[in-house]
Parts: sequence; structure tokens; C-alpha cells
Amino acid sequence: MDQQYHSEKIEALAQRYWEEHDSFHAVEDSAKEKFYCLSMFPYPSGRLHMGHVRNYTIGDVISRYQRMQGKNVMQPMGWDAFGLPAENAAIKHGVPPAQWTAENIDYMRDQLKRLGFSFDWARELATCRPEYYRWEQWLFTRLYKKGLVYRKTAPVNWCPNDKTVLANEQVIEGRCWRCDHEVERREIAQWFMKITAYAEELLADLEKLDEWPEQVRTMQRNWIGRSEGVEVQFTVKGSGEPLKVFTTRPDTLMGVSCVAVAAEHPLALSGAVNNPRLLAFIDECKHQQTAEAAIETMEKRGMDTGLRAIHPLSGKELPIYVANFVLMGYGEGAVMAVPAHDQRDWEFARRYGLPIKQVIAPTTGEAIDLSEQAFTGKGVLVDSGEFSGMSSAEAFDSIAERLSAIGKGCKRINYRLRDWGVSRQRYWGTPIPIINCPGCGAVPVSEDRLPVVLPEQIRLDGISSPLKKMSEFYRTTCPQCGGEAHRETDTFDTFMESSWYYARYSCPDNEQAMLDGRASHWLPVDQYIGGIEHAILHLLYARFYHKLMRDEGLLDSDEPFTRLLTQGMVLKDGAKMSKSKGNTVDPEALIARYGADTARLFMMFAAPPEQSLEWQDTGVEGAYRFLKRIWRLVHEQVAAGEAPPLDHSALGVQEKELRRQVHETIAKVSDDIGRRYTFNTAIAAVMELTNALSRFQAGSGQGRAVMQEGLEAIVLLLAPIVPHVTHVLWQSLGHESAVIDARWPEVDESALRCDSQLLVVQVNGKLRGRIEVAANADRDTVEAAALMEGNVQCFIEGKEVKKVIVVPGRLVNIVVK
Ligand code: ANZ
Ligand code: ZN
Repeated sequence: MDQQYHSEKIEALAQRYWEEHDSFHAVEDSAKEKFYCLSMFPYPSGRLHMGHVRNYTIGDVISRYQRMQGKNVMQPMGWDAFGLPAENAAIKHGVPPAQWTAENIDYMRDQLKRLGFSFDWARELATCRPEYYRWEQWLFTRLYKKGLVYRKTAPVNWCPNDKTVLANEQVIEGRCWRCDHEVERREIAQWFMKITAYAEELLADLEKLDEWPEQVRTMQRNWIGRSEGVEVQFTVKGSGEPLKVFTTRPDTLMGVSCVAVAAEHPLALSGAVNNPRLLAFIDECKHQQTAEAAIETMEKRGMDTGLRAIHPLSGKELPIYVANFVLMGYGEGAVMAVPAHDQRDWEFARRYGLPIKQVIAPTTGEAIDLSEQAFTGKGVLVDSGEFSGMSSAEAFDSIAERLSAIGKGCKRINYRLRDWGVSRQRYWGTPIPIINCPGCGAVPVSEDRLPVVLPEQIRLDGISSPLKKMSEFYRTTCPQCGGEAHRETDTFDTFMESSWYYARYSCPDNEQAMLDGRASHWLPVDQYIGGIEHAILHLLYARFYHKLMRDEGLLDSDEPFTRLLTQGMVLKDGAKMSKSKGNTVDPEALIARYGADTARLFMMFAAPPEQSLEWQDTGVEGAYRFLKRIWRLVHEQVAAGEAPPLDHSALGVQEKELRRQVHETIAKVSDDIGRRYTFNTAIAAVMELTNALSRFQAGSGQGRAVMQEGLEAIVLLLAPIVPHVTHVLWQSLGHESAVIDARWPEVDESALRCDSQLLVVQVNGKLRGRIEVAANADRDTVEAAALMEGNVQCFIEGKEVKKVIVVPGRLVNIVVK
């Protein structure tokens, strides 16, 4: 064993060992409990950043810990390889996205290996490879047959100057990133996945995910946004056509001032036929952003269509407006405006001089002032005919019943969740497996013709899709009529690939099927780890995909991820580390200087995993020094020769005391790592134990035996966190097998019970001796033992004992004169 700690040498040695022994290759084994640990896979942007290092260290610590628990651990890694940055790089540097991506993957794979993560590299996958995305195409065509995917027109960002569709990221303050021209909305045909068909189950199953952070479940719940309401049917005066609205407040029905429809609503268009001003207003509404977040803050504007609606109960005539805050995609694309009880409607009514009629009064009897703002609470109905006097809840049911009795409405559940638009007008993605035939329309590519392979040798000009210009890709024949047709050139949203990769890791080599029996063996993922920024969309889509695959008979579980950990950000000087802020620390430089173990230790020690971590150079130094210190301790022990076996009956008080601390530390660290995931406090406990071992005078044979036990405990407890140095130390301490195959240390309960105590004895405040007494010895016994101690007797002989002070568990002070 070297006297000095050389991280580089040690890390190369350990990594070579794992590689030669194929240590992390997971094979299905029904005899052992499986543990599937997964960290969100990276986008191959070029180099790892500190966020990756943190994410993957957390996953690796958990994986290695579970392995030491005797479980059959699977921890795979792969690449979320499609996406816009590759296209941007291609335009900038003139390299095809496929090449740029492959080079980045090679580089980043080396970086991950350098960090010593226990990935099963045999399961590696990259989503841009046809052997992966073909199954996504396959599932899509299956879902098409089931009616779970469909095509409809939807708006995209359109740059009229470049004549191209822009991704949201390419629209900067409403302008094209390339030419700065103002961006427009354009309606084009796109593909949708019917996630709304699973809304109820996606919501209900959140209850099963009790090992997910509550915050994430709440975000998902709100995103799905279930509302119970009533569909109310007004009638258009003259034509007699029905005009439906969705409301969650049917109790306010007698306070409606107007009906407002979205700009895209058919009535808006029919109202505009002979009304150029209205047509211009509709056009303006269509240009503005439709993001729901913007609705809250934007100016509420509208225009009277001149059409009139008949109230279903009162028969009164109400104006029909077009309003910019009504969304076509929600409910019926129309609302009944109740200015007295909805703030948005209140603002609208004030602006356009519509009546504000109170129909709800607070139950407290308190007066309300509708000239200031709307009263949005529930209460008692007033001025509402036969419904007056009812509570809001009673009126909800009564009015719903009344409406259904006359065929003018019914109760309804509505979801905020929209179907998932998966078409992207981009090159670098999975081709949508559809053939557009002038005669037959959209026809899915048949199973035996899959995959539709994305051509990789292309030139991007950054404006038009290269696929349209490649006739060998673009031109094809219709699977239905055999006539000339062309392929869809849109590609899938990259969230499609990241929605099922976790399942494919179970059988990445299967060329015959998307998944096989191994998926049911490994799934669900026992522990999933990733950034909170994926709390909504990625996790929701993955949950949706899981249910789709289950219903396709590919899986037998309902949910993909049993336990979820969302790690915090890595900050520097209080700000998120990012290239644009120029405050990044390159993991590579850190590893080159201190080694991977220091990087890992610092990451785990600096903060609990869910909180943000502040980068500190001094913290890194501290982590490095700690590893050197352990190295030195082990070296001293080893250099002094083999320690004798532990003999419990021969232990002295100090040895027992140290053993107690060793086993208390084992208990604490096991709980911190295994249950609480507070790796930082686990490390702190090991540091304390290290201090105790450094102070300990091992002298005797049994002292060295206890020291050996303590050092082995430290090595085992740190093995998941700093796997390289512990690999070498474990062998130096005399073990033939590798520390990755060692079992997690167990607490010796008998060591925790301390049956005797050691007290120091002072004479007039000066240390004169030590005594050992039973842990439960009473005061008289302690006093007597102290006075009997040989060295103490020399100091008190012939003197008068004035007082004996006993500090339980610590000391006895004899005051003499
Ligand atoms: C009348 C009313 C009175 C409403 C009142 C609220 C308060 P959630 O809870 O999100 O489901 N609404 C319905 N469809 C809409 C659309 N397409 N665009 C914009 N707003 C729409 O919200 C349901 C409420 O949102 C509905 O209840 C409706 O306004 C509005 F005192 O109807 B309410
Ligand atoms: Zn055809």
C-alpha cells in the first residue's frame, strides 16, 4: 500500500477492475430481489455539467448501497439524442446532426466512465438510432388503429420572412431568432396523442405514488386540472342554433350578462360575415399568444357580434361577444360571463358597459361592494327566482337538474389537460410513420415497412426541411392504393423518445419487439432521479406511455416510477450554474485536479439531494483532505501488521467505548443512506467516527482489533460514495474480494449497550487516575472506587478529604486539604 493517496492511480485501478469483471452488468435473477435505479438520461450537448455530476452521483450512491444490501441492481444509461441544439450546431459548424451527436456521445460516455458510475453499459441506448425509434413508430401505428392518435389543425409559430415554422425556443419576444421578423400564428395539420382518454386514470393513480414528493404530485394534479361543472345550452336568436358553454358556477346562472366566444368559435366567424371590423378584431386575437399563463395578465378585450343568445331559464336576450380571453381549446370555447362573481368578467363588463347583477350573497350576511370588484366566493343565492335562498352547493344541483329536465344542460367533468401535439416541423427527430396520399389521405406505414429511417447524410440551411428535398425519402407509394404519395416530413416531439426509454433499458437488444418479458421483471423503476424541471411534462408523458404500453400487453404494471427524487440545482454565488451566466465549473478540471472521488464526495456532502447546492472551492478542498486522512489512518494500521481477531471478552472500557461509536455510526449512516437519503449527514457521521479513530490509542492487540473493525466500517459506509478509494482500501485492509461485493455492515446491538463506564479522577482539579465502574453504578460505589485508585491514593494520603464531586459519566473530583 502506498503511503500517499494518489487519486489518479487508484481510480484507474478500480475502474479497470470493474471493467475486467463486468461488475455492473445486470442479469435477470429471480432468486434475488431486483432494484432498478434510474437517473434521467442526458441530452448529448457536448460535455457534462455539474448538474449531471450531481444527478448521476446520487443515483450511483443509491445503486451501490442497494447492491451492498444484496439486491440485484440494474442501473442503465443512455442518450436523449434528438433535438434542436444538434440542428443549430449543424447550421453553425456545417456538420450533420447525426455526426455531431455521435461525437458528443463518445466524449460524454468517457466522462461518465471517468466518474466511476456503476452503469450497465451493455444496455446503453441512443434515441436517435433506428433500432430504438422504430418501436416508437410501431406503437404510433398501433395507437392509430385504436383511435388514440389523430390529426387536426393546430397553430404553430410561423416566420413569414423565412417561410418556416419556428420552435417556441426560436421565438424571442415575438420575433424570429434568425431574421427578427415578427412571428405569426399559422394553422397547420398536426398529429395528436389522446392523452385526455387517460386523464381520469392519470389523476387517480397519483394517489398510489406515495413515494413521490408531494409537490410533484400537486403539480401533476393541477396540470390535469379536473373540474366539475355544468354544460349550459343557450340558443342563438333567429337561427335557433344551440350555443353551449362550460361553467363551474351554475349557481350564478341568473346573473349572466353576456355570452363570450373564442375568436376561433364558429359563431365569431358567422358574426363577422358582413362585419369587417369584427373580422379585423378576430384576426388580431388569432395573432396574439394563446399561452394560458398570458391570459391572466393581458388586457381583456372583446367585440359585440351583433348576435343575441337566449337564456335557457329566463328566456332573456343577451349579447354575444367575441373575447380574447376565451380559449377555443377549453370546455366549449365559450363562456357565460357573470360580472358580479368573476373578476375577469367584471373587468370586461366595466369596459363594455354590461350590467353587473348580484346573484350570490355571502353567508355571513356581510355587504359587498360590486363597484370595487367581483365577489367570487360561494354563498346564498339572491335575485334568482325559484333558486333564491339556496346555498351555492344546493343551487349547483338544482340548476343542473332543472337544465337537464328541459334538455338545456347537464353535469360534466372537464379537464384542463389537452391532447398532446406531437408533430414538430424539424429535421432531427423520429420521422412520423405516415404516408400522405392524394387519394387516401394519411395512411400509416405498415409494420413490415418499419422503421422509417431518418436520412443522416444531409445539409441543413436552417430554413427548409432537408427531407422534402430528398426524393428517395420523400417520394413513395401509398400502402393502400399503390399510387404515388409522399412521406410525412414532420418528426416527433422529442418528449416521445424520453417517455419510454426507461422500459426499453430492460431489453435494448430485442429486434423483434418493443418490449419483452424482461420489462415485467425490471419494471417499475424502483428509484428515479432527476431535475424538478421535469416534474410535469416528462413525468406525465412517461406515465401515459406506461399505461399505453400496458394496454398494448407489453407490461404488467400501472405506473413507471415507484419512488422519485428530484434533485436541487447546482449554484455558484447564489445563481444557477449556466453557460449563459458564465459561472460554470467544469467537472473535467475538477476531476483532473482532485479525482472523481473528491468530486463525488463534495457533491454528496455539500447539501441534501433535494436542496440546491452552493459551489465552494473550499468545500472541495475539504473533501479531498478527508480522503487523504482516511488513507493515512488505514496506512498506519496496515503498516503495523495484521491485527488479531476481535475477542469480545477481552475488551477494555476504551475499546468498548470506541466499538459503541462504530456501531452507532453504522446505524445512523444506514438510516441516512437507505431511508432518508440524507447523504450529507451520513458523511458527517463518518467524519466524526474518523476523528474518534484518529484520537484512539490502539496500543494493545484488542485495541488494534477494534481499530480494524472501525476502519472497515468506514470503508464500507463510504463505498457507495467514493467507490475508487474504498476499493483499494478494502483490499489493503486484507480482503480478497472487492468491496462492491461486500455486504453492508450490520449493527452489533451488543456493542450499543455499554455495560461499564470510564471515569477520570481528579484530585483538586488535576487528573490523577482513571476508574472503570459498572454503567449503572451508584454514587457511593463510584466514590469508593475513586478513593481506592492506586495513583489517586498517593495524592490523598495523609490529607483530609473535604468533598467528592461526581459528574456522572465523566469524572470524579476529590477535594483535599
Ligand atoms: C361562469 C362563471 C361564473 C365562471 C363565476 C366562473 C365564476 P376551471 O375551474 O378552470 O374549469 N371558462 C369556461 N370555458 C372557458 C374557455 N374556453 N376559456 C376561458 N374561460 C373559460 O374554470 C371554469 C370556468 O372558466 C368556467 O366557469 C368559465 O367561467 C370559464 F362566478 O362560468 B365560469
Ligand atoms: Zn392512396
